[in-house]
Amino acid sequence: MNFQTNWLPAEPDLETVCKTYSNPIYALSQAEMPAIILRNAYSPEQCQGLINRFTNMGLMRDEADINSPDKRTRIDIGTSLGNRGADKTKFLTHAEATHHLFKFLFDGLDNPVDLIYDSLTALSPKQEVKVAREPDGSLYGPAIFRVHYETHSYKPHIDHVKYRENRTDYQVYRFEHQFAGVLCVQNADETGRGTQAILHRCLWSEEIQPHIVEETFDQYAADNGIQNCEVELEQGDLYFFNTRCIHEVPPVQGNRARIVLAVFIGYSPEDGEIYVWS
Ligand SMILES: O=C(O)CCC(=O)C(=O)O
Ligand SMILES: [Fe+2]
Repeated sequence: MNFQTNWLPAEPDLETVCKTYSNPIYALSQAEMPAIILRNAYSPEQCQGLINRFTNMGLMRDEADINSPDKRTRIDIGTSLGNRGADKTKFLTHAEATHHLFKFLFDGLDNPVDLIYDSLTALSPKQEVKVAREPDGSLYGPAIFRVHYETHSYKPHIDHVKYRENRTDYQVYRFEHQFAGVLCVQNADETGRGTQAILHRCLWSEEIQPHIVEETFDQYAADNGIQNCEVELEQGDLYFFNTRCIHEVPPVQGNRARIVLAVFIGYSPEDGEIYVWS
């Protein structure tokens, strides 16, 4: 990799990205670019339709309801392997309920989960994209909405079933590379720039780990001149990135929640399947 060149996202749409890269998902696995960004992949009106539905169904707290006894800074609609994977039976049962919920949750709206799977299929010329599953056919959660309220942040970290979570008892352990796909359903901070993710041009290694644990990565990055990319999203933009790159999301400010629809993705160049889960 040539560290003299700028490290810029591939964007703004599938047509352009697929013209520039013959195999975009492979290029992302090599961290050739920080992210693939598909602008306006889902319409802002549809995003608002989703938010109204979640609020009406009581699936998320209305951010205007400051007297609510519910003080959680993150609310999930879906099944998180990271949070529930320790008990596999319970995780898979929870995922089954999410599949039921998602069958009707988007009625009358464009299905945003299909959008992510279809986009990923277009970016992966050689592979079949499927919901992650175990040998008996039981499915992982297909995608997850995450509602982040004021103060919520993700400190510099990676996401990897092998390098971080050591999930040897799950099929997704077989994949060499992991990505995330994130659709911006609502930006925080109506009047400002929103709270945007930062991707560092630094793939995780054992050498980096102490800086993650001791929360000194930002100093390490500054000392070593590590480039980064702030992924400036608008409502309806969808981005994919390599979760082995150290990344972070600063604290949400203001009383508007940052809402995303997110997936994780397992990929190996020689594997005929790409598994998607949440
Ligand atoms: O919300 C995002 O843009 C990325 C979140 C993230 O890093 C994660 O879920 O692990
Ligand atoms: Fe992450």
